[in-house]
Amino acid sequence: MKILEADLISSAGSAAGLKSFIGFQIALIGRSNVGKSSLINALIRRKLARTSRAPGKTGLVNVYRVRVAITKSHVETVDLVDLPGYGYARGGVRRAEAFAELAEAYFTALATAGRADKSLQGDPPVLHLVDSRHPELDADRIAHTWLANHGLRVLTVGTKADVLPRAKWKRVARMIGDRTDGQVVLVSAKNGDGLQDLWKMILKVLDQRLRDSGQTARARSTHPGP
Ligand SMILES: Nc1nc2c(ncn2[C@@H]2O[C@H](COP(=O)(O)OP(=O)(O)OP(=O)(O)O)[C@@H](O)[C@H]2O)c(=O)[nH]1
Ligand SMILES: [Mg+2]
Repeated sequence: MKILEADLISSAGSAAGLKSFIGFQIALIGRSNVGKSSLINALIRRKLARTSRAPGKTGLVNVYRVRVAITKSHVETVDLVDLPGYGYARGGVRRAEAFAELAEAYFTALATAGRADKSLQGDPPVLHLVDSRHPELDADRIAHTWLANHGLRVLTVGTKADVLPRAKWKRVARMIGDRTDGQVVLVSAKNGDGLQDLWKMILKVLDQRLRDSGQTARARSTHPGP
C-alpha cells in the first residue's frame, strides 16, 4: 500500500461551511489531545495536520483527501476528517459549546447526506479515538453513546499504544471493546504500531460501502468535493 497524495481540501469553522464537503469520509473524533491530528499524519505519512502538546489545537473541521494505491492498478480516494476534540476544559464553556455544535452539525450533515444520496448510503465510518492509557473515562463513554445514538457505526482506536507495555495491550483492547461493544484497534502514531491494521479496516469499510451502494471505484473517485 502506498500513499500517492494527501492534501488539506477544506476547513470549516461553522455548520454552514460543512454542507459542501460531505462525501465518502472517515471522521476522527476524540478528546482534545488524544492524538487525532497525529494519527492523521501517521496514516498519510506526512506532517499536514497541526499537532500540539497543549489540548485544543484543532478548532476547525479539516478534511484531508488521500489517494491510496492498494495495488498498482487499484487506487482509492479517502477523505479523513479531523474534528475538534471534546473535553477541553481550559478553553471555557463557550469554546466547549462551539466544539459540540460543530461536531453535532458535522454528524447531522453526514446523516442527512446519507439519507438523501444513495451513493452515500451505508454506515458512515467513524473512528473514535480513546487514550490507551485511560480507557475508561466518562467523557469517552458519553461520546460513544452519543455516536451510537446518532446511528453511527464506530471503530474504536486506542491511541499512544507505544506508552503502554505490550503485556497490557490485550487487556486494554478487551476493556475498550467491552465498553464500546465493537471493533478495537490499538495504534501508535509515534512508532507506527497498528497503522497497517487500521488502514486495512478503513479500506474494508469503504469497500463495503462501495459494494452496498453499487458503485465502482472509478465512480467514487469523482465523488462530490468542495
Ligand atoms: N507517545 C505518543 N504521543 C502521541 C501519539 N500521538 C499523539 N501524541 C502526542 O499527543 C499530543 C496531542 O496530539 P494531537 O495529535 O495534537 O492531539 P489532538 O487529538 O489532535 O488534539 P486537539 O487538536 O487539541 O483536539 C502531542 O503532544 C502528540 O505528540 C502517540 O502515538 N504516542
Ligand atoms: Mg488536533
